[in-house]
Amino acid sequence: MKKLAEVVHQAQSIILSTHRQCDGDGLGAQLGLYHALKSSGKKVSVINVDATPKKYKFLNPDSHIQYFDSNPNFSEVDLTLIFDTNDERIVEPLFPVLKAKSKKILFIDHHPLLIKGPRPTIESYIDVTAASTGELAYRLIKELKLPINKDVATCLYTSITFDTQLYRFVRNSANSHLIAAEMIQHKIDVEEVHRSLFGNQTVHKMEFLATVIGQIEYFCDGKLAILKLKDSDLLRHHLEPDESRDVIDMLMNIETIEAAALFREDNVNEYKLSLRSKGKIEVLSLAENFGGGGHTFASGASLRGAYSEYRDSVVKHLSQLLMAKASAS
Ligand SMILES: [Mn+2]
Repeated sequence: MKKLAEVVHQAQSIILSTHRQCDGDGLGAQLGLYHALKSSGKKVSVINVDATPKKYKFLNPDSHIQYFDSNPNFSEVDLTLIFDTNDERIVEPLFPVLKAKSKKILFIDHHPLLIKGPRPTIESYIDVTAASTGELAYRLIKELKLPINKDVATCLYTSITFDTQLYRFVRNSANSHLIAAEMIQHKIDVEEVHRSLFGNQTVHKMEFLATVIGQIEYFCDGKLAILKLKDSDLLRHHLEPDESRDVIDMLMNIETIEAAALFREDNVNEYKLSLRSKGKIEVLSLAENFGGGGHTFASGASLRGAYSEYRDSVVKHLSQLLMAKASAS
């Protein structure tokens, strides 16, 4: 972190970015650091691949972020930091442009390096013990001795609250709570953050859920749940892709479930697969087999091909792991 802070300290112009279809973690980390660095007199910009999902409106993303898909021109910089991924494929098509225009470029992340997938071609600062990249942005801000104001605090609090899912997944560390407590002292609107991230469900969303909850398939005595979200259901209920992100977390709230897989149909024969586990079995290698990545117990991949084949192979793989675990215990 000292070395990283020195690199940031030396740079006069900095770009902050995150992965495609950003989430609260990467977004909160990059905007928190952006607000903190602005006070230091450096030239800082935030450039993301595509638009920010609407639930993050409370962070005023559109007044601070340049979106590459609608505004692809920007000048060269000393340093680029990319948050919440070390997988260049999910920063496409922005990644090669950032790489060409930055004297130095780094990933700041808490995901492990892929075992089977491509390794980053640039340097990375990775701490897999951090529950969020907001935690890493916080440590960097502290190391740089930058002041924390209400904007910085709101963004960092958002990052930590989002990735820990309201402090459920803190990796057995007090860090998330300690940083959150410090951020709350800056008079941020804590409940607005919670409501924006986990409340504010629309009537459309509820109608969508009423349809899809009846379509969950259960396997292994209710230990495994599989659900396919049809493109037609997403469209019919006017949902943006981000609004289906929490459906997998709902599956994981079922008492008997140990693992779940959600297939979101994005196009004909195109799926985004999300995998989750409560910790008895790992789901990262299956995602990597499909060309994806993520965390040990929360991973994903983009799939092309017939749903039935992917579904059968996911059911087979996860059932085998669950049965092996059951017979071992
Ligand atoms: Mn994250």
